[in-house]
Amino acid sequence: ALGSILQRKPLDLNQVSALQQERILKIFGEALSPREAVQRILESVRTQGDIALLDWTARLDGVVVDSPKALEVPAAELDHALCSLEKTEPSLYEALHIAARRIAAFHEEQPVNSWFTTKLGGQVGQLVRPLQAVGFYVPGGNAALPSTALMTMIPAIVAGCRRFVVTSPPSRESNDISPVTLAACALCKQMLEERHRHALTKRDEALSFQVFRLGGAQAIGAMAYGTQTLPRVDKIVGPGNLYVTLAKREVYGICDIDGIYGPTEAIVVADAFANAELVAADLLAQAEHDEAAIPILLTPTRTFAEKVREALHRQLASLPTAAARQRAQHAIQRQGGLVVCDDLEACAKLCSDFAAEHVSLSVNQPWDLVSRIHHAGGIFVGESSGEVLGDYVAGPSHVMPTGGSARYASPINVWDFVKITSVIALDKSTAREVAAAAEKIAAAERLDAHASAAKQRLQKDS
Ligand code: HSO
Ligand code: ZN
Repeated sequence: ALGSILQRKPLDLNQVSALQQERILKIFGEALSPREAVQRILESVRTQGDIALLDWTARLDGVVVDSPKALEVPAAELDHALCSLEKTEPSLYEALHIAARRIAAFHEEQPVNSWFTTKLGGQVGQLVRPLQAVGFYVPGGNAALPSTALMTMIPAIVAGCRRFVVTSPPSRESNDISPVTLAACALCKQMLEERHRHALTKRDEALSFQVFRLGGAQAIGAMAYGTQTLPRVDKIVGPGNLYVTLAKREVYGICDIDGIYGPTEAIVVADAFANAELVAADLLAQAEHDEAAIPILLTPTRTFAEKVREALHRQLASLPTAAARQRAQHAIQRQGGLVVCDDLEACAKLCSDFAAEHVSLSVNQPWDLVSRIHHAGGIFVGESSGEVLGDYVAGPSHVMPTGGSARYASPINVWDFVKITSVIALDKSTAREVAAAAEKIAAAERLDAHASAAKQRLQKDS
């Protein structure tokens, strides 16, 4: 485990499982790299639009959609998903509402204000305004994550975005998006409408919230370029599999993206005061996501590490399916592990250098360590703040930077959904005051027309 901490490789987007490679070979008939396969998919979506979407959905997802129109989930069906969840699983319905309310309340606290100053003469400032059209990728298939719908869309609702395009892959079994994911989307749609109910004036642009049965690189291409039925967006947000991630990287620049997300990472820093059962449970929870997940314990106490090892062993055996046990075991043994450091200081240093997505502090004085962990997507302070609560209900988005990108990136938040327009409104006397400096710099750049435009501001009657 220490090896994997010290020699972390950057997220390798060319790495692909044997199964994926086989699929690429079968579909493309030659040995294409995943990146090349994704480029082909994107190019066909760009040039052929809807036809390409139906084609890839059939070939890659094994789901036949009759017409482009049928890609979109009808509004009535979306609303129905939420109503029927309320009837069939009222406690899950209530849980989604609890999560949604807390995520909204958290993001409402985030300051994002336009501002102006008079200190530079006249008025100079920044207008902070929401992105208009945003695209969301919500993972589906084996890993349907309705929580991710809430964790990506609610910050955008709070930011004031108005046009939502959601894509999520239909599963082969039902030919559709999972009902709970649809219900989570419907809940977001309600929140969007609720938010603008009182603010709608004639001048305001209309709201829209559309959900499409579409996954993989083709979904990313559709949102980036737009097709006959899918509107193009200004930014694409959300985690996905290797193809989705590669496609996001390819379309960056045509639209914005939130980040490049790899397998989940959880570092637990724990001392002898911690509860070994809880620590093991938290490590196991993240190990369950993916065999490439990285669950790591850092502790200064060997006997505590032994206790966690024993607890992990026992809890692992109680996972319900062999596949889940195998996946989690692989993650714990091959990707992560239990590391004994000299002291807590050393644990904190190693943890910060790793720049993990999630850091849990299960130590006697957790706040003492917070300022030492300079790099982390999220810090979970003390045992009451189990990472699993952050995954669902604490408030911050669970979409956090992975792969060491916590060195420079942030969890999804309201700022992801706004942009700044600088506003320059100098008064005449300031213009006169600074024009000579502008003229001087323009001359040094040999830009004569610039120099002349600056000089004309110097004249009294301009
Ligand atoms: N731990 C995951 C998020 C998640 N967990 C979704 C459960 N569902 C990555 O932060
Ligand atoms: Zn999780």
